[in-house]
Amino acid sequence: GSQNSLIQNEKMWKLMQSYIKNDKETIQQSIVNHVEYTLAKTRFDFSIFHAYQAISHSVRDRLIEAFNDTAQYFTHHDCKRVYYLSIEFLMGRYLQNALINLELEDNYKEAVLELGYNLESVYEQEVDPALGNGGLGRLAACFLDSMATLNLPAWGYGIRYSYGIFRQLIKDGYQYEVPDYWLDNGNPWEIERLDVNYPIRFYGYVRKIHENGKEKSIWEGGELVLARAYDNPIPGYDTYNTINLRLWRSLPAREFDFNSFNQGDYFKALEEREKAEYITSVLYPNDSNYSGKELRLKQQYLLVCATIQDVIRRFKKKKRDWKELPEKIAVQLNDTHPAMAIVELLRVLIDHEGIEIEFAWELVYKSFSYTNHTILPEALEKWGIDLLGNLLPRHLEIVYIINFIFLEKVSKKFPNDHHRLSSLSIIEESNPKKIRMANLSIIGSHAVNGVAEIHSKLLTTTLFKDFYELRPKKFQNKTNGVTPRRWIRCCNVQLAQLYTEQLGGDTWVTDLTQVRCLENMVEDPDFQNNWQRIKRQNKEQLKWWVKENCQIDINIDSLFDVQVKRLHEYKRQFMNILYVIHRYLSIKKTPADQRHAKFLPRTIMFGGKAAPGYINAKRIIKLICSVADKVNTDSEIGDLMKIVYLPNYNVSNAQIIIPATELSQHISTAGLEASGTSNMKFVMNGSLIIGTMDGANVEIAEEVGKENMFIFGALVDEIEGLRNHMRNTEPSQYFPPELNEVLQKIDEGFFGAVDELRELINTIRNRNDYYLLGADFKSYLEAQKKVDECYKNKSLWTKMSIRNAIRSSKFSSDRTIQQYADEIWGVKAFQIPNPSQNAR
Ligand code: GPW
Repeated sequence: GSQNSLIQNEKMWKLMQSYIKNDKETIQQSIVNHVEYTLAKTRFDFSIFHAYQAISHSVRDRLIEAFNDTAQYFTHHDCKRVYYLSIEFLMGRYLQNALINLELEDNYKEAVLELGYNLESVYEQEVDPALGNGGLGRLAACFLDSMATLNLPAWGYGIRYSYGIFRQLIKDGYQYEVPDYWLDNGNPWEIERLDVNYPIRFYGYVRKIHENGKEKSIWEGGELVLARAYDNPIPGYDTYNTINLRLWRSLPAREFDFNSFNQGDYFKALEEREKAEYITSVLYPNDSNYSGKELRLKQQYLLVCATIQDVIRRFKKKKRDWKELPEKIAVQLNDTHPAMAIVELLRVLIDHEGIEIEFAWELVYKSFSYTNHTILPEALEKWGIDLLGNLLPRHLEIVYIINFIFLEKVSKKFPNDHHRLSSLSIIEESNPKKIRMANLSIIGSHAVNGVAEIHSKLLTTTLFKDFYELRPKKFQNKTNGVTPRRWIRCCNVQLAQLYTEQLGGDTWVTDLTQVRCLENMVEDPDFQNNWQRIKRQNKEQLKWWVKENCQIDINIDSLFDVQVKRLHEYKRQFMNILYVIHRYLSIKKTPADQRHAKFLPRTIMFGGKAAPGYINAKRIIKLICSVADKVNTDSEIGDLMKIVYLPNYNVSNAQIIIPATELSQHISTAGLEASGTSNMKFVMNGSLIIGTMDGANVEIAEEVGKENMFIFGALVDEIEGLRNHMRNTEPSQYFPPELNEVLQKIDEGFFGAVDELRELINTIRNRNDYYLLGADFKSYLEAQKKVDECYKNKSLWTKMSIRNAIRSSKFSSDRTIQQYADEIWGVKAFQIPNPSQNAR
């Protein structure tokens, strides 16, 4: 359907004019064609997996039409573009989302059924592309969906890892990591661009030459590899716009070194070339943790270097002045991982385009903006100057130049303020010296944002205080959001149906504020019944998933209590399981005939991956599983309590887990969870939250009302004082007796694995309780008591659940992205007319 002006040939032009139709017969024909011509299968030799592949290719054809038209439309209108750079995109499965966004799910359901397949089972065939760790990567995926839906001229740029986040197996209570080679069966959702390849240089040296009295720098030598583009179409909802996620893959450079091949060792020379492919082969599995590996820096630079070449090529397609650059591009850095893009763009402008540094710098910082996602010190990237200078020698020089110019200006404003200068400097004067990527990102951007109000506030008062005093207007907040397409419409089809019926249409999917109108239904008994019925059906589905994956029977009438997120000490899964032990011991102490009167049945579910090298996180998994073993096999407990470790938590499991949850736990130490985004998904799906006043919980409380949540724990302003108190107090005095009792049980070996579990409890015992489990335990117990009281009153719980969901509209990523577009990027929507709605 593309009307490419390059097509001179009249015949070709005419043929490409027509679009594929979406009636049942045409869809079936296209599926069958793909079975025969794409897969080269016959009707006698064709499984449900082949059905998935053929259906995907047929959907892909439709995506590509819209994709090409959209790209051409943006070019034609010469729009200002947004480039969203991220080292991770945690996309989840494509098929259902694509069909829903294209509004073709019903057509395909019918078409596929007649061919002998159930579309829901076909969905299950797809691998879950998991090119991300957790919240940061999933946020990038939600943002793409919203950018497409809001018709923004935006593209995502990332890396096409061959191995995504590892698959987690739980055996005997331990995590095992299995490599996730997700491309085994090809990937119908990508378009390999054989003709889009950019050279990327590593190492080498900088040679200085003099031309017309000016010094010029030439970076040469070292290694060359190629970055090849793989395009992933992203359809918007209720719009024909389809944008692009362009992922780079590394390949050996084409030109070969004639010498090394002739030096005799043919195989050695080939081996060298093979190494190029290794660069984009695996996603680093650390979440919120900087590891400082050279290969990781290579990945970052490959992303940045290829992207900047692509962006500049597009800018230059039209003849124009360089001063227009910031009017034509907005580059958003998803954390500091792609921050070298700042230096790379400056390098290209001064070294290749011959632009004066002062002017080039202005173009750069006006084009860039930076999102910070954490204040945890262990997550802040600081590259040693030796490593960086060796891999990217010219970039290190340019960093020094940027820093020099910047500090000059600072010292004029604050003369002799050495303390301030050293905190603002890009260089950390440690031994060895380090490049602070956050400082580089702030200095090289015109806007810096945190991801929730409390987090953005902390940035300006603590981590980036000195930068804030220098340029207060640079600092903004953009509270995160999640896409209602995947996180309501796809994962909770029944809830979506209820909304559509009640609101008389489905425009709420792109305007979530509409569900607020259901406030008057909260007291309606029919509505409440529907609400409960939907939750129960979702619980039923999870029950089967647990049976299948964990071989545990859970009680459908029990309270489904869930904590799913990456394993991290600051997220305090440890505190959750310590409470669970306390609850277990309390049940055991109660005479058997009183237990059912005193305790409500609960199913406590945990899920999440631990970084392979994070020992304490792995010990927490072991503790959870050991307690689960003990409790689940204790005949005195029966179905009063079950504990489940949900293996391999990922996007597709989340789509089953979240809609089935009644209580979700977001219990980080105040100040440490920048935002959290699963809290938003849970609330949208009618789960209640037990949580601390941290991250976006604070704003969720504002929206849904504190009385509809179970808030507990120290406030962010109290943390420092509590930490001092903790360090100066004997642990047994500082811990409440309930906690001491639990710790003692573990210490006695009641749950087995004494040695490693002792190591774990010692991390909080020796005046070392950094995350303040001891300080918050008591109020956590009280909040849990309230949960039980509330759950006893089914109608009260239901009303709270409804209120949570219908007051959650602020947390749509559409709202977030609109704010980025208006307040940071300065871009507007360009909606392409839908060709099927025109006479053609
Ligand atoms: F450390 N986040 C994440 F800030 O998932 F880079 N991975 C990361 O490596 C980092 C942050 C980083 C998360 C935050 O922990 C979470 O609070 C936030 O909701 C999410 O990013 C999206 O902003």
